[in-house]
Amino acid sequence: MEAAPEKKRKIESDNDQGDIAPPVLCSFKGFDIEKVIAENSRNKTTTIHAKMGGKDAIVLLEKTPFDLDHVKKYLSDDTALKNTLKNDIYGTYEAFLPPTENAIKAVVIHPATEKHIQKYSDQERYIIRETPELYSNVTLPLLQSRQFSMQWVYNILEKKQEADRIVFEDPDPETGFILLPDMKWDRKDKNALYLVGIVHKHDVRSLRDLDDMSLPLLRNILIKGREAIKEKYNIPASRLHVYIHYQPSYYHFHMHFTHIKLEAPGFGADRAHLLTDVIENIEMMSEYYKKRTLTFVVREQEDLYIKYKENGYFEKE
Ligand code: M7G
Repeated sequence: MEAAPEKKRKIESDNDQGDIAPPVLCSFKGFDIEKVIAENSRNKTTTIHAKMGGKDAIVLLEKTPFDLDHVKKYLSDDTALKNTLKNDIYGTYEAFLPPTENAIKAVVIHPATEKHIQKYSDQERYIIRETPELYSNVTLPLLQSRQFSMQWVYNILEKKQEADRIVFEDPDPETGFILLPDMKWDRKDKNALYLVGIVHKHDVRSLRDLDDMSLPLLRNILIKGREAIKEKYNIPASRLHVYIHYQPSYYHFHMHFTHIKLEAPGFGADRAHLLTDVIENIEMMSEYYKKRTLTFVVREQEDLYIKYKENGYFEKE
């Protein structure tokens, strides 16, 4: 396995803030909307490109599920009703819940880079079948020259941020990892559970770097991650998806743990690799992920799409 030395971190960073964390917000004061860059009425989400303090920001807004413990508050005289239809026994209303019950989820990325704006914009998607040669000649050189900053990952591993959210840690430098709630999960609805397991090792970029030397790490994450989730959330292994994205957005090795009921973005056959299958494939053939052609999806504004296009990949079709 190739080492990813400490000093490479700075070169790879596209976050000009370095270690300085922007302040926590208490309102959207000062945000000017540039454009709505994505919208999904089924998931009830909208993504806005805004400017704040002269810098780009991404704001993801998501309507949250009903909290079944709060139904009493919904059906109380604190909820105002505006009638929109009445016919015999049938009535429809707009219901205005008390403000405390009305929270929606907001994720803010500020300052956002051009790459973040691309990542969160609606755009056309294309399939790439990446042979080992394409990986070495096209994908890898791009990853080595430009990728998302991983400052947030290092902040978690060094306990500078999100330390109070850690669900489980195995500190072993070779096989250890930190398990904590993913930024996408509001930590309320257990049926939408989404945790991420981030390894302490710094030299595994993605699925492509795995071989039989990685088995102790992979088995450890699977066993201890499941145990920790069973203990804290009482969700058994039979109700959990544990998987790896290929391609990931962040090339510091990590695992996704999601509740089986959650329709998680990125769980499709063109991106998710179940950890149990990954372990078994490597047990059968150490170099499995180094020798295989891997399929993934790229979006038209992504660097990977542009690079593959420049290399004539789509002309062969
Ligand atoms: P990925 O497969 O590299 O990329 O997964 P994706 O974002 O395209 O799925 C990275 C995972 O880390 C995602 O599920 C993100 O939601 C999550 N994540 C990203 N950031 C920046 C943070 C963060 O700051 N904190 C936490 N807890 N999770 C994050």
